[in-house]
Amino acid sequence: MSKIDLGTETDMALNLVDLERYPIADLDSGEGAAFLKECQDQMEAHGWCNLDGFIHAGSLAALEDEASGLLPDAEVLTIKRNIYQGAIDPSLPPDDPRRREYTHVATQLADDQLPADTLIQQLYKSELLTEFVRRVQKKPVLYRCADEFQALNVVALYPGSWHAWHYDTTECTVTLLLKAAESGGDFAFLPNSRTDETEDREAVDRLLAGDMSHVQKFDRGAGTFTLFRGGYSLHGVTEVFGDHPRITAILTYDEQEGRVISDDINVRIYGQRVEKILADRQAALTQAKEG
Ligand SMILES: O=C(O)CCC(=O)C(=O)O
Ligand SMILES: [Fe+2]
Repeated sequence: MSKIDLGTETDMALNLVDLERYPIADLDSGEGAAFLKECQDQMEAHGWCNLDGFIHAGSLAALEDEASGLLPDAEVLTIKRNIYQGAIDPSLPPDDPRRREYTHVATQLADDQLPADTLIQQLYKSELLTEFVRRVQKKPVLYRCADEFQALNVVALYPGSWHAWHYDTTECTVTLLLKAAESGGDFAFLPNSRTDETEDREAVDRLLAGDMSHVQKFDRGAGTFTLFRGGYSLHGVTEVFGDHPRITAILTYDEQEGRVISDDINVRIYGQRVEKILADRQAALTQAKEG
């Protein structure tokens, strides 16, 4: 772990975020209010808000070291899913690309594998950060996700891997890039490619056929904090090249307080480790009832 002074503030955002550039501590006056308005306008106009260098350089090394130290305990997950992560319109022809399952391999730490005293968990739990994320999206209320596995994840894509095209199951996704790929590993998306009623089929089909010419990509260095409408924008990460993994933290928020994800979805995503935790818990419950 890097020996740097991370300060003594109780809200970890105050220690980790570059507050001179991104004044999230006071969003109601002066520079902070102007900055918030810029973020809100960008979110509204484009469906994303990309904040390069959000974490200041000194703290980034500590976050990166922390993630690299924990990743050896992570599961290697082979994730198979269609782009909607669920039901497919049964009227689609059998060869339609939207019926296809796409597979990617990710080394992933679920929320329960990220101890409460880690910097990343403390950043996620920051009230200042949650409030900033809520206000950028102009939501009346926003909560950190209550699911014991999904709330905060750290995801490593090793060279040769990509993150398959998909829509997220929550409206807005927040990601923090902890370590960039040497090359490749671009976060790529079609902003607002669907609404609750329709989908831009032409754009979606073009991307699924491998044509990347219309996707939005950012030049994202480590420390970049990105909010985007992942539930409405088809997205993924292009193949990672080089000699080290690309590492991101995925921060999940929900407009509904206390909502958890169903056990079968969590088992589908997180595999055998979570299947065992849930089965053991069930067995203990049954035993307690019988005993
Ligand atoms: O790693 C990223 O930058 C995005 C990952 C993503 O889309 C997801 O976890 O849903
Ligand atoms: Fe996603």
